[in-house]
Amino acid sequence: MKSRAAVALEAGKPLSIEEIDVEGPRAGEVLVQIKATGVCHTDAFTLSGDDPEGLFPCVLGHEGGGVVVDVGAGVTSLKAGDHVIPLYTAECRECKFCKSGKTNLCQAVRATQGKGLMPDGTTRFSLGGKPLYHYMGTSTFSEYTVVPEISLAKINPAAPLEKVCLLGCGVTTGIGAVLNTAKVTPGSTVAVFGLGGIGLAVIQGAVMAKAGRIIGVDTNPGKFELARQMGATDCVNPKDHAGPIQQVIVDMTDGGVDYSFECIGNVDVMRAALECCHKGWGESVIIGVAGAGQEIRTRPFQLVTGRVWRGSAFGGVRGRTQLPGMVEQAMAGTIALDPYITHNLPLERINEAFDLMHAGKSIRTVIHF
Ligand code: NAD
Ligand code: AHE
Ligand code: ZN
Repeated sequence: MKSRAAVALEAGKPLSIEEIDVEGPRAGEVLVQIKATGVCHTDAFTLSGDDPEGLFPCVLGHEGGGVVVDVGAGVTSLKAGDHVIPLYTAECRECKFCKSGKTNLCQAVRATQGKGLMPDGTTRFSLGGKPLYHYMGTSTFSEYTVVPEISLAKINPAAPLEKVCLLGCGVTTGIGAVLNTAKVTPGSTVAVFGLGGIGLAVIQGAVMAKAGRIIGVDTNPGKFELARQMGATDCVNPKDHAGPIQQVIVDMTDGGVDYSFECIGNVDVMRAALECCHKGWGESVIIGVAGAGQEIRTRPFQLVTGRVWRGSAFGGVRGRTQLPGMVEQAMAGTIALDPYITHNLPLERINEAFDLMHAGKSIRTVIHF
């Protein structure tokens, strides 16, 4: 079938609006009509060329909501008409990772996903007869996409797809990092580095966890008003201080925070986020994604003296099991989605979403098909 799509023809170039060809679903696969998708910084990261797994030409996008159009042989959990959120972290419930009970990082389709291909090693997308790569197993910047059955969360059909699409990445990642990865305890002091979509969702998670103090850190003071509205008790701009930001936070908090979250993808800030944690028990969670060749550094003494460094992918959430419940929470108002949606645009104007993000003017732009 034909599909309108925003295609990343090459790294560092704007997306190109094209009519692509999408093949029907093969065994274990599902054809989804995407109704709306958010644009996450990770899409911009891959488009920039910094992602070691970035492949071009491809169809980016991983924060979508849609409706099942057709299913391939052997698909039993979904049927045409079901409403779904594509998952870049699959959940097969059979692999060693799923069975461990220790991680959400299902590996059933991860290897082919990282190569921009479906699990059988082929692509369902082409443009002018030439193959296009998939992206993160989701490729939500196409009106029609093909996704493995195990990479789809079936959700309440009454949920507004143009809002709950944000649970496909940003909001789930931030809230989940707080509740599942760090397991923030009531009364804790939390520092959040980067107040974009992920950082705001960390703030929302910290409020849900009943944190006592939530310190937002960003170099763009334009992000502070919304951060405060969502629950930040303090906002700090590192540019307002001569010394290192970790020392500023240690001084503000009688020795450091209980938990910190890096929501930028900057390895120097990752170090600061660890080093602003309290001696003996402070835990820092890396959420931000850093480019090829980047590495983190700190004095080992920081860890010897009790600080803990962790990482979190998709907020530690098992998508098929837990995302439907988070959609219900959004519908009930216990998870807010509206504050994140600063802009809405049609697919044809998707490049403006990237411009707004790079200019620091948006939190999430939702693209409508
Ligand atoms: P965003 O662009 O909306 O927000 C980033 C924020 O960081 C901006 O407000 C920016 O002003 C701020 N910032 C930049 N440099 C800074 C600095 N040196 N000090 C303080 N603040 C600074 O991005 P986003 O969509 O919120 O994504 C944030 C990061 O999280 C990205 O790296 C993205 O790839 C990553 N991410 C990871 C996961 C995961 O599962 N681990 C999921 C989603 C996104
Ligand atoms: N491809 C990159 C890594 C990118 C990355 O870390 N992705 C996060 C999700 S970002 C969503 O906005 C993630 O879930 N990682 C776990 C995984 O299995 O990809 C690289 O460095 O190669
Ligand atoms: Zn994302």
